[in-house]
Amino acid sequence: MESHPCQAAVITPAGTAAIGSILVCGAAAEEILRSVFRPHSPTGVSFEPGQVFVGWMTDGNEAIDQVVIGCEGRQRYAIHGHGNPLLVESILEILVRHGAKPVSAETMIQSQIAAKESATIAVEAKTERLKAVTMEGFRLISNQIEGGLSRWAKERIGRKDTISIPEIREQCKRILADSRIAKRIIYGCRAAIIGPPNSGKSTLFNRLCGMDKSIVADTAGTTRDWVGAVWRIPSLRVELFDTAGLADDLAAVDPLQSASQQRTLEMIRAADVLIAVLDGSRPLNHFTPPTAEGQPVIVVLNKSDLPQTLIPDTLPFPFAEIIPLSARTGFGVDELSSVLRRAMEVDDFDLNRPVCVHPRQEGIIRKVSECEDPRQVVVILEQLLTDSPPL
Ligand SMILES: Nc1nc2c(ncn2[C@@H]2O[C@H](COP(=O)(O)OP(=O)(O)O)[C@@H](O)[C@H]2O)c(=O)[nH]1
Ligand SMILES: [Mg+2]
Repeated sequence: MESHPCQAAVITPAGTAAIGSILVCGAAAEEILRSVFRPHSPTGVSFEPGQVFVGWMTDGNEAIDQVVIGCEGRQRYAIHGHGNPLLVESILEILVRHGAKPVSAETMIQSQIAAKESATIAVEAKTERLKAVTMEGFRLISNQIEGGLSRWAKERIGRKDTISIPEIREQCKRILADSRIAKRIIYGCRAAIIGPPNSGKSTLFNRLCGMDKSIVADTAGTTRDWVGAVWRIPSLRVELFDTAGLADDLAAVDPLQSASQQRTLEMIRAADVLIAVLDGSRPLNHFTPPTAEGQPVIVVLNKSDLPQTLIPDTLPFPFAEIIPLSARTGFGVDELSSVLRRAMEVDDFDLNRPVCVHPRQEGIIRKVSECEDPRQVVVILEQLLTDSPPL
C-alpha cells in the first residue's frame, strides 16, 4: 500500500454523535498537529505515546473545536472532538490543508496493521468491527483475533497429525452456522410486523420504537407504505418495519391498496423474522403469513386487555413462538424482546465461539469443509491465518 507521511481518517460512524474521532498517523503527523493544535497547558506538549492533551483545534487564529488528543503510539494520534459532523469535517479539512491525506477508516487500519503484522484475521476483524452496531458484536469480532477463529485454526494446525476429516467437517458446519447468528449480533436484524388489517400492528410498532411514527386508526388499510424504525434490545439492533395489513379483499379494492400489499410482501421477503400480530379478541379470518424458508414467525396475540376468543391451537400456520400482548397497555412487550432474541438464536450466544467475520474467512471454512485430505486442511488453514489482507 502507498505510504503517505500523514494519513487522517474519521474513525467514528457518520452522523451526529456525542464524540467525533479522527486518527492521524505517519511521520509528518506530529508536525501537522503542532501547527493546528493549541494546548491549554502553558508548558506545551510532548507528543509521547501514552500522553493526553486538551486544547483547541485551530484554523489560523480561529478556534474550531475543543478537543482531546491521545498519543496512541509512535506517530499515531487520535483527536477526539465534539460529534457534530460539521466540526469533524472542518478538522479533517484543516489537517488535509496542512498536508494530511484523507483516507477511510478501513484503509487507515489496514495499512497500520499490514505494516506491523501479517495476522490476516486481525486486519479483517479490526476493519469489520468498525461496522458493529452492538457492543456484543464488537466484542465478538475482537475475540476472533486472539481466540475464536484464530485459536481454532492454530490448534488444528498444531495437531496436524491427528486431524480427522469427519470431525473437521462437523466443526466447519458449526462455525458457518454460528457465523450466521454472529452476523445478526454484529450488524443487527430485520423484523417485519405483519398481520391482518386492524390487528394492532401500528400500535405495537409505535410502542416498540417509542414514538407515534405510524398512524393508528380503526379503518382497515390505514397503513399504506411500510414504516421503519430501530428497536434496540440486548445484543440486537432490530430494524423494525410496520407494514400494510395483508388481506385479499383489500388488494382488490384499488391499485393503491394492491401496491401497498405488494410492498408488504417485499418487506416480508427482506426480513430475518416475522412478527405476526393477530387480534386475540376476534376469531381469525383467512390469514396465513407468506413466509420464506427458514424465516421464524413469532405470533403476537394482541389486545390481551380485551376478552380473548382466538384459540392458539386453531392457528392454520406453523410458528416458532406465540405470546399474548397488549400493544395498548404494554403488557407482554418485554417478553416479546426475549422471544425475539430466542428466535434469532442470540440468547446465551458465547461471544468466544469461533465465527467468520469476513467473506474471505467464510470461503476458506467452506473449502476446508469440502476437503478430503488432512494435509490439504492444514494448507488451507494456514492460508486463513496468513493470506495477505484483502484491501
Ligand atoms: N383494546 C385494544 N385495542 C388495540 C390494541 N392495539 C391496537 N388497538 C386498536 O386497534 C385499532 C387498530 O390499530 P392499528 O394499530 O391501527 O392496527 P393495524 O391496522 O394492524 O396497524 C385501533 O383502534 C387501536 O387503538 C390493544 O392492545 N388493545
Ligand atoms: Mg397499521
